[in-house]
Amino acid sequence: MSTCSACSEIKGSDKNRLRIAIQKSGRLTEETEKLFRNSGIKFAESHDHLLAHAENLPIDILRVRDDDIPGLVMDHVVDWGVIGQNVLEETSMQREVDGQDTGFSEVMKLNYGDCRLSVAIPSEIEWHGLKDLEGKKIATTYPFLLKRVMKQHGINYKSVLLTGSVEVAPRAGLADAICDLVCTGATLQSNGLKEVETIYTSKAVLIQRDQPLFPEKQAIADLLVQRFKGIMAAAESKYIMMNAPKDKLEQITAILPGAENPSIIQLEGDPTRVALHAVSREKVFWETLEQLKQLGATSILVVPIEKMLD
Ligand code: PRT
Ligand code: ZN
Repeated sequence: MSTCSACSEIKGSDKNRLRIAIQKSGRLTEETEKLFRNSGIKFAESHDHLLAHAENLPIDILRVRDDDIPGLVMDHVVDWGVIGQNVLEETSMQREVDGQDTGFSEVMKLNYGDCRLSVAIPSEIEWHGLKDLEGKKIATTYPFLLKRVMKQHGINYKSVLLTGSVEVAPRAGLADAICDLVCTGATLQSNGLKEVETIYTSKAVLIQRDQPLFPEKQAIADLLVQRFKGIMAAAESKYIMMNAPKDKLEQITAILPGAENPSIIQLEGDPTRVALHAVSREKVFWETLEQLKQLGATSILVVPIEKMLD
């Protein structure tokens, strides 16, 4: 990987401020900025500047191309980076070959950026397994991840490196197959390709450089990790409220998904009914609400939770 232009600007900045590299503009940007903002980090909206200083916490945000993020962490230019596991793994293998440092530690997995790296071939071609790729040309942006899997299966192939528009390679006669990121599969389909083998699954992760942080930075890092966890737990949880017949309480609590110790409050003027409040740690489906209704529950409300601190 080439030396990043960000390095010279950030070197020498405050040793007490936690430095975090995030994608400047791309598929991880919106969710990452949302997570930071929901965690109480206030920073400038403008994407023009490489470096944004948080206004209310000792944090500096470095906005760069995602491909530069693993290197910035591994070269100790930043303390933290938010990156897709696919780019992290590919860059690690590339750096190892180049004799560069590859050390980092994973702070936590994040709940966005999910995708998979898959092999796809023209829809009309039959597929029997990876051995069909013997002697074939495969276009990809991830030559190291592809090579690792092909080596495991003992398959010889020719790698065609493309950094964009990989999905047009077979139609353009550049390759027989592709190995590219897939989310919904719509891009493959609209290019007459079918996904035949997933070789890697990925999500966004928060990583840290492999050196202890200064105590001031560690304190802010600990605070942020706690807040990030709270936001992620809240995103998966719902607050459920309903009025319910007292004699069906056992059945009702049994079908509430992932709910712990509901609060039961006696309703005024009706000794047979109670109000039930519970936090569900899982998704609440319509089917569950319909079952609750059948058991006599009324005024059923499912509301999102913004923050959660256990
Ligand atoms: O400019 P920069 O280098 O920072 O960005 P980039 O263009 O290299 O990356 P970007 O923004 O496209 O993706 C950043 C990261 O998001 C990836 O490295 C993955 O970790 C993650 N991610 C999640 C995805 C997708 N989903 C995804 N769908 N990255 C790419 N795609 C592509 C996919 O390859 C396909 O071409 O999006 C297209 C649409 O996907 P379908 O299957 O939904 O049609
Ligand atoms: Zn990139």
